[in-house]
Amino acid sequence: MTISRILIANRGEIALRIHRAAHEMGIETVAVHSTADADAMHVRLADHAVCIGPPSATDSYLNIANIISAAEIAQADAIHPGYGFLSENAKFAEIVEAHDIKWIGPKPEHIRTMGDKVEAKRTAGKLGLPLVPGSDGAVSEIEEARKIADEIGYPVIIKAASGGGGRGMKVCESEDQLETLMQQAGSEAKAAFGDATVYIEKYLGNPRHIEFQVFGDGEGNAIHLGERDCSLQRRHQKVLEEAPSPVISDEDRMRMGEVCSKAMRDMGYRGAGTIEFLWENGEFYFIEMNTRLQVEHPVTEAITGVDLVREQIRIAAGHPLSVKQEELEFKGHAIECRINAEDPFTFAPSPGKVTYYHPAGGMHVRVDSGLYAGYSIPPYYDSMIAKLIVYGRNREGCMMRLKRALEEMVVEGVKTSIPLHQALLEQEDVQTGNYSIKWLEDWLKEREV
Ligand code: MV4
Repeated sequence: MTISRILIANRGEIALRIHRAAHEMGIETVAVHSTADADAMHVRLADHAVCIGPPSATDSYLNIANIISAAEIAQADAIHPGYGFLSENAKFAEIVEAHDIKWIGPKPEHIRTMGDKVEAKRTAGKLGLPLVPGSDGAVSEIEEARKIADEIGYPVIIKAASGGGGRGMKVCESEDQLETLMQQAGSEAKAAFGDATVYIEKYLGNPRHIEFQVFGDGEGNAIHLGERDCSLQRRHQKVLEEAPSPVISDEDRMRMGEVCSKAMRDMGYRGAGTIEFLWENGEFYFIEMNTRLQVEHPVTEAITGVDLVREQIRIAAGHPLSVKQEELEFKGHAIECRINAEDPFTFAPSPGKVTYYHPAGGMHVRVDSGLYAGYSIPPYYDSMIAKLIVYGRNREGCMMRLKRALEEMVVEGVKTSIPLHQALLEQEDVQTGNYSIKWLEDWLKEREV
């Protein structure tokens, strides 16, 4: 059951993050990379590297045959998928396991269930998670849609079963728009995901995005590691995340956390998961579950002291969870700023050569990044080039330290979101934690005029 060599099926900062956890456990790493990433830090650090294709992700980081071949050639005994790319591809997980390679991730059946948002909601409901009022499953007929919308009241939101991440959603304010929007949602879902299935929910006007980190051993044991508040986002891209949420009481954390971990115990969940809720007027409403490690996992690591990637690897190797719920303490406050190579206010991508780089440092400051001076940020992938994670004894101290860390951080040659984060920290609503999922887009709109 031991793992001695992990193939990392990803790139960028998360590939580095996985490499670091592996090496701290005495495990070798195999990097895979596209031709555009030959000079990337994840390739330099890994013990072995295999080129898996041309720049296009479809032909490289999403190329299952090439990744499996690379694992066999390099004799990797496990694959960690990171986030994005193939991380929530149940078929890939099955293929990995069929090749006798350990899949560092949830059981394929659970990845599949949670990938279908209608199935996910049904499963979550059965497991006792609180749901947004809405249709019990898919809705195909307009009469049925009318009946449900009448029952729950307008506005309602029409969502694609194969969607997620905000794609293929329509808000409907009144009955006279319902038929048109149902048709639109269905045909857009068909075009985008090859599946026209939609479902209906009560539309929450001004919620926060609160997500619970969970972990299971696949044998009926599971824990929660508290919540993260990811409400500050633009076009479904998170900008800044924090833990704990400024609005969740210790009592609610323990109560909802227990509901989440019980659900994971009952389903026999394995590995890392994130249960996403909308939170409005003190109530939690389940929306989705992500069956992967998330970008923002370091804020949870900061306040719990648990290395989540190490935990993932241990579980894949058949070890029990390294920490019991009673042993877990949520201590202090952590904030993560996502730093992208883009214009800080227009968000236009800004790939190119980094001429100078100086990361922030000092007490309780963590920078997860593969950046170095002379590196050329390729234009083919996600624009996130670094994560700055800062910890403090309390939220105020954390924000003071974050301001200091942002002042220290220098990236020259490309535009970055550092000035956006600095401007955000000056805002009273951000300072007091008074924001919802709408706040950032509203603020950006106001800045324009
Ligand atoms: C909602 C909603 C309001 N009411 N569902 C967007 C992403 C997907 N995970 C679910 N999303 C939403 N579902 C109901 N019933 C508003 C959103 C939403 C959102 C949610 C979380 C974070 C940012 C968001 C931005 C816009 C809309």
